Amino acid sequence: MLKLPKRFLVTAALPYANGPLHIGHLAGAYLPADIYVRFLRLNGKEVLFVCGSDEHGAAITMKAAKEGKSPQEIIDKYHALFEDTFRKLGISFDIYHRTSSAIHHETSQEFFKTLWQKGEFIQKQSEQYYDEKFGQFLADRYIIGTCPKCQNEEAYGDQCERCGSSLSPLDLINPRSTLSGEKPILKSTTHWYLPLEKHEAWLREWINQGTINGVEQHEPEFWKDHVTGQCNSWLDSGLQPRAMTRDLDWGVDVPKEIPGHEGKKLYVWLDAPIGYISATKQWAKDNGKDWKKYWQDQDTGLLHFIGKDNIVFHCLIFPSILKAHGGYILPKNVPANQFMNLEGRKISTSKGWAVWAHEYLEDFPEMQDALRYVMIKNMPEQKDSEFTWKGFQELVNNELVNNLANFVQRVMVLINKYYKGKIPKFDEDTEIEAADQSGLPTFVDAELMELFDKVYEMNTCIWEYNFRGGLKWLMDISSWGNQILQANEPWKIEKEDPAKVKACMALCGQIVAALSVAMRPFLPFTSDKLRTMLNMPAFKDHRELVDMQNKLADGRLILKSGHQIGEPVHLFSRIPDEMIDIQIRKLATASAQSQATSKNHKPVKETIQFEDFSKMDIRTGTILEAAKVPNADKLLQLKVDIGFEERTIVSGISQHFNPEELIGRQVMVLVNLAPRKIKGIESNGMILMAENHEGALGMMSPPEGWANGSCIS
Ligand code: B3M
Ligand code: ZN
Repeated sequence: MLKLPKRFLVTAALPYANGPLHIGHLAGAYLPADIYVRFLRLNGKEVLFVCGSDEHGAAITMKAAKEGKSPQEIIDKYHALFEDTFRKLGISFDIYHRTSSAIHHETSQEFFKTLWQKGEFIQKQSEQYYDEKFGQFLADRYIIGTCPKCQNEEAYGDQCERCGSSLSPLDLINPRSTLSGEKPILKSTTHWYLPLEKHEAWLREWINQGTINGVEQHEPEFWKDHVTGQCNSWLDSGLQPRAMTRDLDWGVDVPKEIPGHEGKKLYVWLDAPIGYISATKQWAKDNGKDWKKYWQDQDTGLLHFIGKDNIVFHCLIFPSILKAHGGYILPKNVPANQFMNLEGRKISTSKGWAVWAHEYLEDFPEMQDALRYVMIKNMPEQKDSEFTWKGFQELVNNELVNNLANFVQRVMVLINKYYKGKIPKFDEDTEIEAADQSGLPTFVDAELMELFDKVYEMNTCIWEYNFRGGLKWLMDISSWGNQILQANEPWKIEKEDPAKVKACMALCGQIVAALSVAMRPFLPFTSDKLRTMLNMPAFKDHRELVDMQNKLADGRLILKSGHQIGEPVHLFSRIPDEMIDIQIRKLATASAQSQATSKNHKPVKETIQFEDFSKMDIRTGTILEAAKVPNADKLLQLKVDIGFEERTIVSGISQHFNPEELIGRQVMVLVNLAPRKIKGIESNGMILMAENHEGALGMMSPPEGWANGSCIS
C-alpha cells in the first residue's frame, strides 16, 4: 500500500512557449496531473499544483527567427494562449507561472552559483560548431545533418526524430547550420559541465531500491516500468558530463560573479525544472505561504507529471542538480506517460499532424469533458496509444451519451415525475431487483455498500496512477445504475408496487449523487452541472470524496429522503458524422499544407469533395490563333478549337510565351468557367498551366494525337 506524505507538490512539465498545445501534451502530462491533484483535494490532502511556460532555449529563438518576430513576442503570445487553453480545459493549477520572470532568473542563478561555489561543475573547453555567417555557436537544434544510425537527413544536433537516438552535434554526417544553411566550422568554447557520472551510484540505488544510502525515499514498486527502464538504460550506458551552459543570446545569464560568464546562458534543461521552484516561490509570495515547506521538508511528496521524452531530465539530471545543491527533496515519483498517436501516425507539429487544443475548444464549445474523457480513456499510461476522430465519436456517443447522460437523465426525470423532485422516503426492508437481473432480490443498504466498493476500487486505481482503470470504475457505476433501472422497470410498476419504486429511485438518486463526486477528477465541468442539477452545495474541492465514502461506509444516505433536486439539464450530446468529417478533412488539409510549405512549395488549398472537383469541365483543345492584347503587357488573346466549337480565351501568359510558338499547340481548357470581360474582350474558358518554383509557366498538353474536345477527369 502506498505510504502517503503529509503534503503534495505536483508539477506538470512546463510547455515550450513556441507553439500551441496538442492532444498529446494533454494526455501526456496535464490531464493526468490534473486528475491526481483534483483527487487529492477531494481526499482532503494538502496539495500544491504548479506549472508554467518554458520560455528559454533554442526552441524559442528558432521559432522567433522563423516568424520574423522577437523571442519576447513569441513567448508572450504562447504564454497567453497556454493560460487560456488550460483554464478552459479545467486544468486546475494553483499557479501558472513563466520562466522569463525575474523570480525565476534569480532562483536559477542562485542554483548555478551554489553549484559552482561547491565545486560541483567542471569547466571544459571543447570544439563546437559555429556559423561564421551569423557569428554564432550552434547549440542543439541549430544544427541539422544526417543521422549516423538511420541516415535521416534531417536529424537535429541533439536528437534524431526518426529513429529516436539521442545525438551530439559532432555525430551528424554532413552537418549544416539552420541559420545560414551552410556547413559550420569548429571553434573552441568553454562551458560548465555537470559530471553526471559522479552521481551514477546513488541514482542507481535511488531509482531501483527507492533508498539513498539505505534510507527510504520512495516506493519503487509504484514507479512505472517504462520510467525505471529508461533510467536504467541511461545508467547502464554510462553517464557523461553534461554541459549546463550555452553560447546563446536568449536565456538566463550565467551569474556575473563567475569568471568567464560573458555571453553565456544557462542550459534550458538546467533552468526549466528550477521553474517548478520559482513557481512555488511566486505562489507562496502571492498567498502569504512558505515555499520551503514544499521543497525542503521530507514530509512533502513531490510528483512530476511529464511525457516520456522528459524522463531522463526529471529522473536523473534534475535530481542530480537538487542533490548537488543540497537541502532539497527529490521526487517521490515521476509517473511519466508514453505518447499518444493520431490516426495511425505520430503526432508532429512540423508535419501539421496534430489536434490543437485551442482549436478543439473552438470547434466543440462546451465539450471540454468529452475531450478529457476520450483522452483519459486512451491515456498512454504504459504504452503508446491512439486517438482517432471516429473513436472519439464512438466513445462520446456510446459511453457518455448512452451510458452516463442517459442514466442521469432517467433518474432525474423519474424523481421529478413521481415525487415532484424530492428523494422519496422508503422502507429499508423493501426488496428491489438486483442489477444482474438474476431474479434474486436485494435491499438499498446492500446496494449502497456495493456503491462504496465501486468507488473504493476507483480510488485505488487513481492512487496507483492508473487513471484509465479509475475511469472504468466510474463508468461501471453508471452502467450498474442503468442495470438497476432496467431490472426494476419503475415505469412499469409505479402504480402496482409504489414501495419498490420508491426504494429503487431513492437508491438511483444516491448513485447519481455519488457520480457527481466520483467523476470530478475526470470530468469537472460535468460534475459542476450535476451538482447544480441535484441541488447539492457547490464543490469546495476539499474532502468531498472522503466525506461521501464515510457516509456510505456508515450506511448513511448522500441525499437524504425529502431532499429537493432540480430539473435535468443536458450533460452530453451526440456527435453527428458531419462534425467528425470536418475534423478529418481539417487534419488532411493541415498536413498537406505543412508538407508543402516545409519543402518551399505553395501551401495546399483547403480539401474539397469529389463533387467540387467534378463540377469542372476540362477538355483538350488546339490553339488556332494567338495575339497580344493592345495596352496590356501580360495578356494574350487566343482562339482555341475545343472540338465542337471555337472559343476566345484571354490568358495572362504574354510574358512567358510568344504568340507564334503557341499556334498549333494542344492544350487543356477549363471550358465551363463563367465568361469574363477582360480589357473589353469576353473570355470563355481558361488554359491550364503548370508553374514551377521560379514562377515559370509550362503549357499542360494532352497525349499527342488526341482529338480536341476529349474530356479530362
Ligand atoms: N519544455 C520540454 C517539453 O515541452 C520542456 C519541458 C520542461 S519541464 C521542466 O516537452
Ligand atoms: Zn536516426
